Amino acid sequence: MARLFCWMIAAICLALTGDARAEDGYDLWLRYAPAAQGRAAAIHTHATMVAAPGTSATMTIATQELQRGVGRMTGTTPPVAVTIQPGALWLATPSTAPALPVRLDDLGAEGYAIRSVKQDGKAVTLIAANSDIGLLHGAYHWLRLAQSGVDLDRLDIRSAPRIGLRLLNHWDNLDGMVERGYAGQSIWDWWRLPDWKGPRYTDYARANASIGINGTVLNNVNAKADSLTTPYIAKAAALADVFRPYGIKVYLSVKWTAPMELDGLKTADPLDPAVAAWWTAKTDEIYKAIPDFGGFLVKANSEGQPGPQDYNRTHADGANMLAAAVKPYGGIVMWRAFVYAHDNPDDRAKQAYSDFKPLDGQFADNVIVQVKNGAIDFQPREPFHPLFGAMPKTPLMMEFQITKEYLGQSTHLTYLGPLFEETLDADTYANGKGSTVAKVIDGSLDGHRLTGIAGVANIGADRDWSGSIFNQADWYAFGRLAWDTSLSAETIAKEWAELTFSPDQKVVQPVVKMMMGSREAAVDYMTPLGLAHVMDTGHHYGPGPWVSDLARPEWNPVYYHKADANGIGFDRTRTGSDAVSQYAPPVAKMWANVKTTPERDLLWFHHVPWDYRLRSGETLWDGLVHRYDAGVRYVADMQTTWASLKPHIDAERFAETETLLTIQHREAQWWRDASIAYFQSVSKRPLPAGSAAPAHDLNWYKAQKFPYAPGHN
Ligand code: GCW
Repeated sequence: MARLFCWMIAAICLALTGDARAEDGYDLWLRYAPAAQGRAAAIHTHATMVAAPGTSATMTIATQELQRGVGRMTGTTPPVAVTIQPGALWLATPSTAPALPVRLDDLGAEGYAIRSVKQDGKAVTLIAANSDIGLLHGAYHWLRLAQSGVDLDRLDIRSAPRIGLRLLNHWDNLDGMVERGYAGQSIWDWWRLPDWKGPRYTDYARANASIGINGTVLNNVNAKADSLTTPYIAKAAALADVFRPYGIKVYLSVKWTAPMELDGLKTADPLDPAVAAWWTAKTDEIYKAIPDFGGFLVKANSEGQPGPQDYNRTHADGANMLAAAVKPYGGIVMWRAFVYAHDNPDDRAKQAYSDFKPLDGQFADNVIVQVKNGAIDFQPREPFHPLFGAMPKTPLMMEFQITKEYLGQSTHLTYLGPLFEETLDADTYANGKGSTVAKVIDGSLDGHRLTGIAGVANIGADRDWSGSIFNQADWYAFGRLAWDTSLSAETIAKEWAELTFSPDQKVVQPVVKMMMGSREAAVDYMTPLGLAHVMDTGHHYGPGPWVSDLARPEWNPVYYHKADANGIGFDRTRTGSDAVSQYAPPVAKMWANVKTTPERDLLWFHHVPWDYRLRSGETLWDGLVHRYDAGVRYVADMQTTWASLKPHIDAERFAETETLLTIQHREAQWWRDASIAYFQSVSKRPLPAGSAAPAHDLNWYKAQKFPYAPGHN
């Protein structure tokens, strides 16, 4: 009797709440939600079975993913068979089916074709590739199509990545803390590895493979030498074993002084034979454990990290020494260009170029220099980094930040697709018009074969992986753009919204609209008109434009905005730091002139009087205040839009986003008020009509302290 009662209660609870775990975000964009009846029937017609004549681990994963996806969408799991029947999803490579009715020559090792074909008179959907990994990517593409409303009858798709290395960089520490991580602790359970390999690692690999990511740097660039000890190599090897069948390679960040710290060498001078021998032996050890190890990522002589310059050697000397060690195995070295030195008084925005440009042509052929999208540090908006286009003899890879250190961390809805797109589409003019950053990093501009793009991960142990549902879109967008830089941020947002919420356009359209303007809104309420780095110190959470007392000049927000009684902005023209001259002449010319500088970059390049007239006719001061207002207003509009979606979104994800938007609105207002309170104390101008005075006086804003803000080492 008691038992019957328990069953009844459980049944009632389930009926009321649905499956409690169904929409907690864990499934990311791989939800495979039940399709509407007609659609489910259409999917079923094209997936009556999965015909896969191979048996590799990757092939098995591809077939299982198709079974899972179709099963969940239609309620019927298609069987796997070797023979091809009508309506089959047919997975084939030249080794399983030599005469395929589709060209594969331009698809490379990872690309695929998806085509509706007749095979022996039977209508089937062919997913064809040169390799099983290509098939896996194709399977995920087909599953995306199935979840959207696309007609599955006449498919003819060919897709291959132009960029070779599509990597996540984890800034994960060995103790589980994630530097600039806002989604909980690290997902790597270093302590229980290599024995315990929880299911999360597999789901991580699935998620990444589904968007084409093919490598992961496991540990923070602010590296500990310990990652290179034998026990930690075994741990990394265990992860590599999980990721391998998904086409994902493992890489490690290294600390430059590891030979000294781990084995007592007297020096880490890259030209010292004992140092080179140490790295060679260490590399041999790693490749014994991880035969397909990808290579090393290095942050050297940057923000206190040791490096070759400590021994009067160059970055190239350092990179080439490591490159020689991994070369016999086909490994690579990713050498970061994020450098600036406390003893260099020059504009921080110029220092990476000054250090690296003279080294063009001096790097070994398995070295790629990793350059952040902008010259300062992942700001809400930065002009593209001047190194792009400036080192034609050196492969350069892009480093984006997916985690939102400077764009609202885990709580703000600030979709990064438009930021990525803006940078990739920026024209360097290095070889004339059309020399976009995308062409620099895909190697086509200067004929490089080694190509790459990295994103600093926003992944943590939070159930939803990224700290919020909408932050998942940034991971997704990074992967999709890495695979195909020509995709638009809007197309990707649409795709993501369909997969994440519903293919119903009543949901997709408003969600995409919210997303598309959200980054610009953050620019407006944080750093309008080309301002940068005015975040509070250390944790970078919230506003701190007044901060001026830190030891190094370039740590202080006042260094970046240079507001004074006359005006505001950093003069980077010839009368100032002359950073503009690091760009190709047409670009330099545009930014050197205040009149031809797009207003979005105005204060990045110019110190402008408060009464300067903007294109709208308003003064700079009024325009600045209006932009802060517009940013806050946009967030309020997102709240309204989201509220209107309540009937269409599951309760759990609706409530989370609703709450986070409330936080965002409060913080946008705080950003606006604090910034205006401070800048008004300098500009001494009245607020334009209609703009409200800040809620508190400046001292109140200055007094806010957040010693436990997350993500700060
Ligand atoms: O963005 C800044 C961060 C540091 C980071 C550094 C870097 C890993 O504030 O936390 O360190 O850049 O990219 O090396």
